[in-house]
Amino acid sequence: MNSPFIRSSDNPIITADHLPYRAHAAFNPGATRHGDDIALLVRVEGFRGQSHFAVARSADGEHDWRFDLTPALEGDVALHPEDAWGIEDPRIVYLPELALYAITFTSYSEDGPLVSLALTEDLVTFERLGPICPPDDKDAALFPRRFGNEWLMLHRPYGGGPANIVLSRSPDLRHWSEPELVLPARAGGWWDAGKVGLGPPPLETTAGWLLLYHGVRLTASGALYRSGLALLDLDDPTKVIARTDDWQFGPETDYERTGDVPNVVFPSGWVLDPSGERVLVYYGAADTVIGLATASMSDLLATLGVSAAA
Ligand code: M1P
Repeated sequence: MNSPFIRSSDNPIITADHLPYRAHAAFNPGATRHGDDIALLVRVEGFRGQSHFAVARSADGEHDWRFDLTPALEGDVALHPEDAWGIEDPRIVYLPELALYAITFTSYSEDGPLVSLALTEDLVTFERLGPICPPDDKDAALFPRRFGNEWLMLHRPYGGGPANIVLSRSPDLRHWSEPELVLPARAGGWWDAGKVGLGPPPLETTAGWLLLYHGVRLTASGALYRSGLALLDLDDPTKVIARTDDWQFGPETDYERTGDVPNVVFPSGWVLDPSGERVLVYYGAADTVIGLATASMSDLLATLGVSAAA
């Protein structure tokens, strides 16, 4: 398939063996620039089956990953009972107005997965703002700036029907409005029928907010997780300007086809290089390891039928 994404020849770039302590799996990372490094907030699954987050850093975002010696953020059941079965799938967005990173993640509560929010200046100390969406809800990320007086967030509630990407608004990052539909799952035989979820946080481009999202197809031998692209209006991100019909990135390699959950690619973080042209995409592969794929911004926008100068 003619995909705009090129896998690193070093994939998987991170496995559980890179951690400074014993762990089962390292996958589904948030990603950001931090100082001179690219930093990943990695979902680490321990041998109890529950997950926490650890920070890994690399100067070029591909090689020589250095893990902090202790976990960055763990479930805190005493203060946050919603973390009953761990925390999963962080997304990182830098908020210039607050000079803080916003981390949205799944708290695996006894009532189901829900969205939690934490703020951090340094990826070491985290201020938890608590749950911001009731269960079931996950795959959430903030937009990096306010729209008027409102913060906006994309997320993916699930109530038994189609699982769609929606938008909520907040005056204070703590109280969030009822969801507005943004990107619905398609129906029937589509690759993204029934369930979609936001991948990395929305990325601002001259043409609109770029989304990479996963779509799930249920088959007789399990789910297939693939990713497509969409573009939202810059001023009103409830409006979808473009969406790819074809998936653009799917499980192909051994480490994507084989693992704890086979046939899964789960992009969860991306970083734009300073030129604004090269995008580094970090993804979980088979819920076991982390892969890196790169793409050019002009190719991604061309795939959506728009040009970078639009
Ligand atoms: O196993 C694939 C993924 O399944 C879930 O994702 P979603 O609810 O968006 O379909 C999550 O458990 C995710 O962590 C996992 O990678």
